[in-house]
Order: sequence, then structure tokens, then C-alpha cells
Amino acid sequence: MNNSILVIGTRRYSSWSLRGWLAVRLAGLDVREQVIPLADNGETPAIRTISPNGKVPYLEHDGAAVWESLAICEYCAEQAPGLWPADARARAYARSIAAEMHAGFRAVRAAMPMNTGRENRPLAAGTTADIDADIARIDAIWTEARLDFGKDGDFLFGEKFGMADAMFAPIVSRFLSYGVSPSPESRAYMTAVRAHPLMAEWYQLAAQEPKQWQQARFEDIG
Ligand SMILES: N[C@@H](CCC(=O)N[C@@H](CS)C(=O)NCC(=O)O)C(=O)O
Repeated sequence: MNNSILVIGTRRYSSWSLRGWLAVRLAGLDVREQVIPLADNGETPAIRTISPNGKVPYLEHDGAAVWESLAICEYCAEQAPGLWPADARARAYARSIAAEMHAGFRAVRAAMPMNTGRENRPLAAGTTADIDADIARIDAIWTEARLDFGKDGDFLFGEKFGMADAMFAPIVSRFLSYGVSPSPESRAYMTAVRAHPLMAEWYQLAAQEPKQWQQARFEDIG
């Protein structure tokens, strides 16, 4: 029997879960999915009993336990080579921006939580200097990657939606939700990511989640 499992949180909000889920699906791992609705205090008891760091995503695959979205990306890329760019210079850039995403952009993450049900509605209070700095840096990363490495396709490193794209996909979702409009190059990238079949599937599954899973702290942001 296959005991492999990917544990994720409420799809509508759980940006880190989206990264782990994309990695697992891109690698084609045969895992069962368990969705745990996130508690509204950020400390979901059911997650704490399963995952060593008390957070999702959490993966168990063929006897290996993996947590932290970036570690899940690395694990999945080992299972299915080709999800990081083949060229060493491109791969170094891809890993650097994926790590930068994992560690940073706190202002955007705090002010603009992922909410797949929110469409193109800017923050009522506008942005702050910190948010603008994060947006500018993300825009620079996307533009540089696309122009330097991605010219032969729609994604950061070309034709293939890979691990760096998986790490930035929830930022694309946020920018679309909060009406953030970066450079034309980045806007085209956002359109491509949103149209990817795995993103379409995630949004569709998120839309089917029970209404009781919705939380005021995410829905009532003006
Ligand atoms: N650094 C972690 C962050 C994971 C994280 O913060 N996940 C949130 C959901 S998006 C979580 O599990 N929070 C605990 C909770 O809501 O109970 C990663 O990269 O996986």
C-alpha cells in the first residue's frame, strides 16, 4: 500500500501549501493529499500533530519525511530531474531567487495574504514604502529572469514551469488579487502562471472549499 502523503492547508489562503503542492505535482509523485483547514489563530492543532515544524506543506514519500516548502521543492526535483534549469548559471540564479522568496518579501506577505477568491482589488489604504520595495524587487527578479533565461517560453526559465515558478506562484496570485501591476514583462509572466493548468486546478479546488473555512482576517482586508 502506498503511504505517501502531502498535507496542505486551506487552498484559498495557504500560499506555502501551494508551493509544495506544485512541486509534488510537477514531479508527478504518487501521493495522497490531505487538506487541513487552517485555524484562525495560525496554530492549527491537527497540523501540529503531523508536521515536525507545526506547519504545512508536509510531505511523506517512500519513507522520507520532508517539510519546509523549499526542501520539498528540492526533494521533488531530485525525484524528477529537469525542474531546475539544466544550465549551471541559470540554475544558480533559479536557486538564489527561490531561496530569496523563501526567506523574504515579508511586507508583501503580511499586507497581501493569498486569497484566491479576491480579484483585482487594491488595498484600500494603499501601499507602504516597504511593500513597494518588495514589489520592485520581485518585478526586477521576474524581468531579469525572463530576459536573461526565459526568452524561449512564458516562464522564468523558458518553456517549462519549474521550481522557481512554483516558489513565486503565490506572489503572482497576490499581485492579481490586490491589483499590483508591475512591468509589462512581469504582467505577461503573471498571465502565463495564472493560466497554467496546475494553477487553474488549484483555484478550482479552492473555490470548492466549504464557506466555513473562510476567515475574516483574510476576507476583511480593505
Ligand atoms: N517556512 C515554511 C512556512 C510554512 C507556513 O507558514 N505554513 C502556514 C500555512 S500557509 C502554516 O502551516 N501555519 C500554521 C497554521 O496555520 O496552523 C515553509 O516554507 O513551508
